[in-house]
Amino acid sequence: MSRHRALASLRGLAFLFLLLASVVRPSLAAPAKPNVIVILVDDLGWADLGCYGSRFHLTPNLDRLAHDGTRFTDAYSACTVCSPTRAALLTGKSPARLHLTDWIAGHPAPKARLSPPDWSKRLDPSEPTIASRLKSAGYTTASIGKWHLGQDTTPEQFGFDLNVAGDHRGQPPRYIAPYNLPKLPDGPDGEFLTDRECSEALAFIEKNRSNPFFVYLPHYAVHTPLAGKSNVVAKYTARTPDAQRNPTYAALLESVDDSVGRIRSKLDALGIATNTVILFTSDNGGLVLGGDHRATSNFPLRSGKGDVYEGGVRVPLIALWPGVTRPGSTVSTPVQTMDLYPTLLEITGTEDAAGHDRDGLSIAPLLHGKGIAQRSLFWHYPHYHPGGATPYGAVRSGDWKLIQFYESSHLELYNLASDLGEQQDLANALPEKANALAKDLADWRSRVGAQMPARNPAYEPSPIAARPDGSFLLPAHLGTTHGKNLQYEPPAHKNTIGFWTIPEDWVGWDLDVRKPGLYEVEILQGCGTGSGGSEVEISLGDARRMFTVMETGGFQKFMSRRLGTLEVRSPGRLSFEIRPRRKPGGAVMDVRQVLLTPIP
Ligand SMILES: [Ca+2]
Repeated sequence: MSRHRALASLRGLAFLFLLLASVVRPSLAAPAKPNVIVILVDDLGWADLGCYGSRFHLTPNLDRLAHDGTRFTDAYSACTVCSPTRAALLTGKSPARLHLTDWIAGHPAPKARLSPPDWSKRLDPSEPTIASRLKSAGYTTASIGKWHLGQDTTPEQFGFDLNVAGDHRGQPPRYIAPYNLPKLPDGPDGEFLTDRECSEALAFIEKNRSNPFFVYLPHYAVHTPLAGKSNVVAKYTARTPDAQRNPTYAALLESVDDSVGRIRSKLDALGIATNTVILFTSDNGGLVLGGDHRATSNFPLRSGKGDVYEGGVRVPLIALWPGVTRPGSTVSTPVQTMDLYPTLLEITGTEDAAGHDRDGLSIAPLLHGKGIAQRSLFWHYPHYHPGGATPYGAVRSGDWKLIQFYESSHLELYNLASDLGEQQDLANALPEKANALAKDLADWRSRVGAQMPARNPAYEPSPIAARPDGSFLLPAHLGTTHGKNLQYEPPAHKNTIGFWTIPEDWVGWDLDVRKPGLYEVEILQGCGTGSGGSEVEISLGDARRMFTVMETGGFQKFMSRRLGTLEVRSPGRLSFEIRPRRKPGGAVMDVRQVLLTPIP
C-alpha cells in the first residue's frame, strides 16, 4: 500500500470513528439524574380521589397523574398517625425500629390498662435521610410544608437546603393568610396556604431547573382545621352528597389537586417534565371522627385515621416516572411508606449510607412492570389514640391481615380479598393461620427492636357499654381475672378465660347498665372430659344464680348455654362475675364469651 493510500484510509477510519462516536455518544454519556418530587398529603383517605372511587370529590389533576403513571391499590402508610409515617418516609426505617411510634407529642391515657413505652418524640438528626443522600449525590433539596418531627428539629438538620413553613407543629394555625407560621413569611391577606406552598415549590423548581433537585412537598392540607376558598366550598355544597359529603374538606382537597396541576404545568413549561419523577401519597388514612361533621369516609374500608383497620392505614400512592411507568397502569402488590427511600435511591442511582439498617424494599421493579420479592408488611402502635384505638400490632401477608391487641394479646384475622371491609373475624375459625401470623409479628418485633407497652399500675377499667339493642357482649379478652392461675389465653384456638385450676380464682366484667329489668345470660363454655360438674355462681350486681358446668368434649370445644335470667333493680356501674363454688375435676372450664340480653 502506498503512503498516500495508507493516509487516505487512516483519514477514512478517523472519519468513521467520529461518525460512530457522534451516533453513539448519547447512550455512552451518563444519563441526567432525574429530578424528584414527593408530594405528601396529611390525612388523605384511600377513597378520597376520583381515581380511587370518590364520586363527591373532584380531583382531575390527580386523576390525570394516575392516567399518565401508575396507581397503587394496596399502598399503606407506616403508621395510622402522622409523625411516624413522616419519619419512615425520610429514613426508610419502620417507626418501630426508630422508636418513633406516635404522633408528636402523643396522647396521654393515665388510667388505661397499659402504659406506652418511653418512645422517641423527635427524629434523631444522626439518621440518614433521603434528602441527605440525594444532597450528597449532587441534588439541591427543599422541604416545603409541614415537618412535625420534634420540638427542636428542623429540615435543615436532615439534608434539606431549604425549609419553607416546616417546624414542630402538626397542623397549621389557619389556612388563610395571615398564617402565623414562623418559617413562612406571610402573604397577602386571604392567600390560601396550599396555593402558597405550591408557589414556593414552583419558585424552587424554576431556580433549580438546570441541576437535579429534590422537592419534598408535605402539604399541611387536608388536616384540620378544615378550610376552603368560599367559592369552592359553595361548589361542593351544591353537589349531591355521597358517603363523602363535607364541602369544606372537598374544597381543601381541591387545593391539593390544583397544586399537582400547577406543578406539572411548570415542569412542562420548563421542558423538564420527562426528567422528573413524581410520587404522591398520604401519611395515614382519612379522618372519620366527628359524626355528621366528619372530614371524609374511607368506605368500603373500615374505620380511619388512628385505628388499626384498613381505613387507618391504606392510602393513595401514585407514581409517575416518565419513560418507565406505563400510562394508566395499576399495581396491587402491597407496598408501604418505608419503600420510598430505597425506591428513590434506585431511581436516582444513589448509594445508601454505609451500615444504614433500613426496612423498606425498592418498588422500582413494580414501576418497571415487574415484580418484587414476597414479603409481609407490619405495624406497631403501642399507644392509645383519642379516637378509641388501643395498643396494637398488625401484619399483612398476602390477602391476610392479622391484628393483635396488646391489652390482652387478643387476635383478629381478616381475608382482605373476600372481606375488604374487615367484617368477618376468622381468628377462631382459622386458628393455625392466626397463630402463625401472630408468630411472624412477634418475630418481626424482636428483629426491629420494637418497644412494648407495660402494665399500668394506675389502671382503672372503664365499663362496657350496652350495644344498640341493649345487650352486653362480654368477650374473654375484656374480662379481668382475679386469683393465681386464671388468665386470658390469647392464641386463636384458645381465645378464652382458661387455666381455671384453682376454684378460688374468678373473672369479672364492669358494665355500664342503664336499663333495669331481667337479663338472659348465655355463656360460651368448654370443658374437657372428666372435669365436668363444677358448681359455679354467676352474678350481676346483687342478683345471682348457680349453674353446673357441662362437659363438651374438650376445653376449647365451646358450646352455647342459656343459664337463665338475672334481674337488675338498680342500674349503674355493675360487675358481672363468674365464681366457682365447687370443683370436682382438674379444672373448672374455659369461657370464650358471655352475652346478656334484656328481656322486653
Ligand atoms: Ca396525618
